[in-house]
Amino acid sequence: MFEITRNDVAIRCVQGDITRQSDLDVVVNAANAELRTGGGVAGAIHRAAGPELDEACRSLAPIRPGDAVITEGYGLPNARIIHCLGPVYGSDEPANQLLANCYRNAVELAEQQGLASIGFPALSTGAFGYPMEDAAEVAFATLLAIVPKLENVRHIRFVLFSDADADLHAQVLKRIAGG
Ligand code: AR6
Repeated sequence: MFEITRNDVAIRCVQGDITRQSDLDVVVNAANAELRTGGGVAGAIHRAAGPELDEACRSLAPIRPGDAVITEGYGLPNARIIHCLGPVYGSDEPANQLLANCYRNAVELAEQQGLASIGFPALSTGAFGYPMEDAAEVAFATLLAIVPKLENVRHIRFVLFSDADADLHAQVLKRIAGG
């Protein structure tokens, strides 16, 4: 676990499963454009949330790279789920701006909804092929630019599936935050 605090907002990196973060108000799904189940995070979130999530997603799809939409959490331990479509690396361009839009739009949505805590997986770094370190740099640079404006969101947690990915995120956060 590694954590920094900026402008009263804690940014934390942990190893874990995004579907098991019961103390967070909202978790982010690494979605597909149709907001259907799939592999990776989307598969795990849809399995844990159940068929009501699939039903709720129908009227919200399709979404475009960089977009974020919100649903209830259903069978997840979180009140809400924010669904983001990350860029497919090497195909959706400019990938860094589209990935930054995901993080910005998700946190701004949480802020507008009055939510205090949000959990992210490493968007686009699985099936969509975004190199992990580059993606972490985009994620943290984007979030650090937003935190001074946040009044409701107080805790941003990165939930990485492996210890190696959690360590890498901690290193990048340390470097970008200058501490
Ligand atoms: N908790 C935390 N991280 C996870 C989990 C989990 N339960 N499962 C996987 N990861 P991906 P993408 C990590 O592929 O690249 C889907 O099929 C994983 O190791 O879920 O944005 C959708 O339907 C990786 O680092 O998301 C889309 O079509 C990261 O989460 C497409 O894949 C993201 O991997 C989205 O691709």
